[in-house]
Amino acid sequence: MDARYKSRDIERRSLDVDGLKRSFLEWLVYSVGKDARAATRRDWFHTVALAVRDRVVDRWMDTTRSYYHEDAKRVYYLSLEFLIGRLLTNSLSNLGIMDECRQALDRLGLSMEDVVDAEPDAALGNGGLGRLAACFLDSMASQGLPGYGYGIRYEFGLFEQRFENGWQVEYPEQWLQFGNPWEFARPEVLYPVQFYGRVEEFRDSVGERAYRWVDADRVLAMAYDTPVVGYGGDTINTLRLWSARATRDFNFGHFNDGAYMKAVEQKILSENLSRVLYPNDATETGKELRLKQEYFFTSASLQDILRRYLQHHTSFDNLPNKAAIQLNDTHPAIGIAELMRLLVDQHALRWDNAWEITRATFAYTNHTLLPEALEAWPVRMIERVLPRHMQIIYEINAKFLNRTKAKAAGDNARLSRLSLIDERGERRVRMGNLAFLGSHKVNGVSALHTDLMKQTVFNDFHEEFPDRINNKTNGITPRRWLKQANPALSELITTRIGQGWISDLSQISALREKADDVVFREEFRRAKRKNKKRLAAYIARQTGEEVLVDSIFDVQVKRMHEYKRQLLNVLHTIALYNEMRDNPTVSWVPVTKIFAGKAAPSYHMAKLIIKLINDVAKVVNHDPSVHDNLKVVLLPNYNVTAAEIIIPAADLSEQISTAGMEASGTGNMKLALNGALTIGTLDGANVEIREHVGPDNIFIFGMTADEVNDLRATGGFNPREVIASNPSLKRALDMISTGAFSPDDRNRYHPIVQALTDGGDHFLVTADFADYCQAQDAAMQLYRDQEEWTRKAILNTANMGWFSSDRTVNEYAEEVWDVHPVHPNHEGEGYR
Ligand code: GPU
Repeated sequence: MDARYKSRDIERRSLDVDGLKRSFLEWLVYSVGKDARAATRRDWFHTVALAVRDRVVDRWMDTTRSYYHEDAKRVYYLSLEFLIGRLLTNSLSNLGIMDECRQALDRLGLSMEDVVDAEPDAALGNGGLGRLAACFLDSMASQGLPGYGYGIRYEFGLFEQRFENGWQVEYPEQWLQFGNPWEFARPEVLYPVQFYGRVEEFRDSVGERAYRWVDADRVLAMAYDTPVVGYGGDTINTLRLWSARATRDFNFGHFNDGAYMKAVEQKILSENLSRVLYPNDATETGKELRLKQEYFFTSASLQDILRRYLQHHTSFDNLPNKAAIQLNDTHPAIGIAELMRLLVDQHALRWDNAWEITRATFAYTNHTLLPEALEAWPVRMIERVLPRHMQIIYEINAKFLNRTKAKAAGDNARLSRLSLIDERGERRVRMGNLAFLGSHKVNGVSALHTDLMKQTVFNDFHEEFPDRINNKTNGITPRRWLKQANPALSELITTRIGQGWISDLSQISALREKADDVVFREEFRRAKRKNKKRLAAYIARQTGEEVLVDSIFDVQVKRMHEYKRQLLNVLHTIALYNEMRDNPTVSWVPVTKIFAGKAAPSYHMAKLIIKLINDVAKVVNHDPSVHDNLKVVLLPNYNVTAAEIIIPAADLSEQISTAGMEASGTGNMKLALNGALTIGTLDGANVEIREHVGPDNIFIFGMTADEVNDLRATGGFNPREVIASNPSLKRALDMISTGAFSPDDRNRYHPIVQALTDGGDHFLVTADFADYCQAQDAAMQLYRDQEEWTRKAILNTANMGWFSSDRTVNEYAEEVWDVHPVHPNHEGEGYR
């Protein structure tokens, strides 16, 4: 090759300040098509992202090539959601060129913050489940594990939330509107995916019964790849997202009828498949389009996985030694029937052989016990949309139940619980049972959740397969959630214990001894204060509300859901407000209640709770009798970017779900790692957080999961009695029900009051109220002693090392996937 080009290529990838600056200018002019005078912030963001992407590509190809040459076992993480957030800071930080980039922009007269802020937040997920998938991608790449993410490239991510007159209103989130500089379109990576049609039986070449799926509609799945930069930049993995494309095989019958436009319309409609993310978190809607999305991305991913496998192999016997497929909840569980179909119908494997391979390849993660979230598709829908899969599911079920029948000795109730088909009412396919049966390992996401899985939803399956259920407590990536989100604290930590914690968070335990060091405590407080100032400015921008930086920042950020009990927090807020008004001469510890979170658009109760928080905020924030002692804010449009500002500034972390209902939680981990003290129930991973940070450094209150279970079982709970015996609770509820916060519509909150009283208070808000208030009081008293508070905050940060998603992913790698790190060979290319 021409030497001139070669040297230019190397310059394109140089990582020093001058090289970056030259490369920015070149990208701006030749790819974005603007000059420096005309460029907007968004143009600069695209410019910088493209230049950074350049510096990733060689290492990405090296990584992919190394996996190929070593024929390494890969893990495929199938997830309907990847809640990634912004990527610029993440890429720069993981490549280790943050400062160089800042200086290069500086020389161009640009601020790094402005450029970073021009990036849209990639919100291809609803909440914890999608963010976990994103943390796992970071951890797999950072540890050199050959891991691929597979999902859908939604054109519209999670809706944008705005408040209009205090009510949530949803707007489309057009993250792709101005293009996405991180992705590579792969128009040549295209797989057909079928729907509808019928199944034909025939005799194969050796006279055996065989099946083919005919007369089906087809769409194409087209790949878009995003490089996933591991920490240090050695391993660059791939997130492959599928987009629906119309096929070009026109129905010529329509042409002859002169129905050309009709044929084209059908084609266009088929692309709706990847248009929008369903906005329900931990609830199932049962919509046909959702089922089609699930099958669409699962089928395309499996075809891609088999194609990659067949590059090295001719028989499928080794598939489980070369591919581990992790099902992120049941959303991709139809993949079990799909792999059976591909192996049996397309590759002519014998059923039993195909089943053995399938089971050894798949593993399944359960993320909830909430019955309304357990997917169960109507048999009639699957029969229509995926007729061959329905047959396969019946066959799996018949073989399993036949084997089990012999042992079950006439226990028909047990057999009907184990069945893949729920026969009560409209017949449905239980996707959880299919996922369990088709996997060699099944896990929950915290110790408590895994135990409850064994006792409840999968009790019969656990007896049948006692070695299958295992626990993998969730984790979070310390790169995004400490290093990037909290530069003030991470720099402080690094000056004291070095930077080893970034790739090995267990090292953060070295901070424990610093908890007794007054100088360190002062610096730790200073970092927190800096973050609180940053959040206060953000709050002022977003809501117009001025909050006191020296108040307790009491933070509850998560999806709005009754089981997460934002209502319990609101009731305490009202009780505290009343106390402050009754006792104006007391010197109160000022409190700022900070809420953020989206409600599913069709979840009326959650939307009413949003309106209530906004109504309470209006009354409290404008009441001069409480001064600055109490402020309430509900920040709009909570997403990863907002979380990165809110979490580092929190003093108190609200993790107050009804015990037994939050599978794990991961926000609880992010907040504790950033030095917030948790006020929480013994639910999900809170239990393990308490074990790690120590019971003296966390505020635990409320009923345990066992107590909740007993109380519900005996039916002996009467919220009316509890309310009558607690004057402050009664007063708060009366205010809500008589319109103290809604003078314009005094009946507005009737459904909430109803749910907490005659409705039976299913989430036990009233039952936990008194204990919660005591824990809140204890927190407020402790906050008066800033030295003691800071000591505990430091101990929280220092003891959260185990909650790194690196640890979680390593456990999966060793105990579920059997995959091992590969060290890419970068010798062919000069990186620096
Ligand atoms: N979770 Br199911 C979601 O965010 N969405 C879902 O659809 C389902 C579960 C969450 C759990 O509620 C949360 O407790 C857990 O930490 C998270 O998944 C990741 O496991």
